[in-house]
Amino acid sequence: MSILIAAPDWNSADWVERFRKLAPALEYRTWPEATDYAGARYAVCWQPPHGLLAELPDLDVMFSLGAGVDAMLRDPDLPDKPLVRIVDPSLTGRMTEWVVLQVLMHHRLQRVYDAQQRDKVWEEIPQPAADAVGVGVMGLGVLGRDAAEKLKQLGFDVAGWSRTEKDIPSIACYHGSDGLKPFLARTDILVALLPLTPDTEGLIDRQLLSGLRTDNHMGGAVLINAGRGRLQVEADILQALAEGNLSGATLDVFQQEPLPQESPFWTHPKVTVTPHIAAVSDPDYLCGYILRQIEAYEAGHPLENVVDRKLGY
Ligand code: NDP
Ligand code: OXD
Repeated sequence: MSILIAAPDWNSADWVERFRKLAPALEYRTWPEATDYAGARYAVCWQPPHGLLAELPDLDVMFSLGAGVDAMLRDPDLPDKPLVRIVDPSLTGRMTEWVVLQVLMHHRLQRVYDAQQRDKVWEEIPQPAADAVGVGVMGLGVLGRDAAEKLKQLGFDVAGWSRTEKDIPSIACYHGSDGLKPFLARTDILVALLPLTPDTEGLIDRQLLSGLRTDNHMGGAVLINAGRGRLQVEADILQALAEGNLSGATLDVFQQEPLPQESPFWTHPKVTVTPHIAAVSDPDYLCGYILRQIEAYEAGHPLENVVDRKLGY
């Protein structure tokens, strides 16, 4: 029995070393170095080449090295085997840090004060308390729920939106297409932590952005996206910024990554860009998580965090 590691942009030898430290008795192979895939029952992947996993004759389980699995699900030849995604407390914590940082930056007008500092301007701008600000979190899964709860602890008026109904103490929960309009109408700062699926692709468009609350101290609504770039229609975001419906945006994810040099987002005065770093996992944690799941599976226990292939997340 062996584990195949296929993560084209990552250092596979590094991963093998980490796995070996925790489970020296297992056999590891890496793509593209491996010449024979027989006996590889487990595949550990981040954006593997399409068709590769279909070549593994003995494959039992596929592990995604990310929380989002949209790239893997785009493989038209993805084998009909369980796909396990990452759920990692350190990743969740890091995402919440990033979301809280961005929400506070917009709420506390930090970019305005940065500009004032540059121009040596000493001027106080009226600042409402957090409970006057509606923060809406799209996606109330592992990441969205944690961020929503921490933002609530900071005092924000927090709502969440998901596909199915939720009941989370102190968070106003909305769901489905009927819940979207009222959710947006109470939201000054929109945080997107949705997976990319056929239903969510292009969701953040002109129409959605025009439903947000704009009558606030920031001078318009704010968009914060750390879900996936293809959730957003980038031309519509630029237009909403130009028209004033959006007063600012923080984007960690983009339609095309790395963000092309010619993208207007790089230099837009109202946009904060981060290079898909909102949350990364601790590699040692990931290896331990995968090995624990393999051990449990070998002992006949069910796998955890298996992706629903029909839903796409
Ligand atoms: P989960 O699967 O735990 O949660 C997904 C949430 O989205 C659920 O609440 C789900 O609703 C909701 N959802 C899915 N489809 C719809 C829909 N059509 N309408 C409304 N709500 C919907 O995912 P995670 O929280 O773990 O991760 C979310 C995403 O974050 C990942 O898929 C990935 O794309 C992104 N990510 C980005 C990172 C970064 O560094 N930028 C790092 C890690 C992840 P329901 O609960 O009803 O099923
Ligand atoms: C992930 C990511 O999905 O880093 O884990 O984007």
